[in-house]
Amino acid sequence: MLVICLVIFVAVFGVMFYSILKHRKSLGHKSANFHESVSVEIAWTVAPLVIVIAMGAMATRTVVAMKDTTNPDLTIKATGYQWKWGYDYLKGEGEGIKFLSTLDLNQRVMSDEGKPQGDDYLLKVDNPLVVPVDRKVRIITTASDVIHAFAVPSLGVQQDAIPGFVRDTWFRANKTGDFYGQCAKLCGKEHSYMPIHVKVLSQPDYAKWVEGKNKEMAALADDPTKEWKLDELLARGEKVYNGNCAACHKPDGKGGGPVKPLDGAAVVQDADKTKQIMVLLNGQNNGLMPSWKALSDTDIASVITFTKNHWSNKTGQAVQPAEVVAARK
Ligand SMILES: [Cu+2]
Repeated sequence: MLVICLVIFVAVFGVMFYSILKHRKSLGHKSANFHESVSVEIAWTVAPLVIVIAMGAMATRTVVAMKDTTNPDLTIKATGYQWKWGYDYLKGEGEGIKFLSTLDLNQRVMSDEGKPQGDDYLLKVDNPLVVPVDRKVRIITTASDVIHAFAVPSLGVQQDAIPGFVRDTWFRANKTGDFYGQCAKLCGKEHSYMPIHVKVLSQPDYAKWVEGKNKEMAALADDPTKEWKLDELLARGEKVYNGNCAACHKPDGKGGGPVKPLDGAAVVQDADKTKQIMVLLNGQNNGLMPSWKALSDTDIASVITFTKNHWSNKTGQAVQPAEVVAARK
């Protein structure tokens, strides 16, 4: 395309400058006196038309190929949440693997303090999206709360992730390494705290990762009917809180701005545990407190138990995963 444009550019400006220089008044050139030339008018209409149609045909083929998501080797669903990404390996090697990918907590601290550090500042996540090299990876995008956008410029992909809609895009990484992107939505500053880290591995490394991840997932799978002891729930709940809740509600549970405090909150201290379970499952405050139903029953039960027994909250209540299961219905 550039070559075609360059040839046209040189030809048109060449003729123009030649005409101006060689036919100027100071050389004694007399202006010609004619108008209307049917053949010239047909020529300068038909020639550009042919060029535009030829360029359009070439461009169409490329655009269709860019949008062609058929026959992928691996299909992954990327779900945008406030404010993280969820990845589900739907088809291909690694099928069944799913996890959430959240900004590393230290990055937010650096951002709040205004002290950026490291090459992966605000790009470091706990669980990167891992894919094999030289394989066609189809990414299906959707969202659970607001519109997000899955964008990784170095892999040439950007696709909106819209609640209730399913869109897709694809890429094929031709070298191993780390590739970074960010949620490309601007409506709300928190979108910039949900980066995308794509880790491209060689085939054997990817197979090893899949094996390890499957084992890890099997080990993490909790029996939702298990009765947990209070201190077990508290230990687990603290981790869940720091990974998911502390960003907004703060480590001291005081919240801030529109974010409600948990320390001393009526809902947290309420004897009716269902109230807080419902807030976590459904969200509140018009989505400002998002729904956390993507977390496991055990994670929700333990984090609620943690908030009910931390800071000045001393309810002594324990929420069991079975209670969350019941509330989901
Ligand atoms: Cu977003």
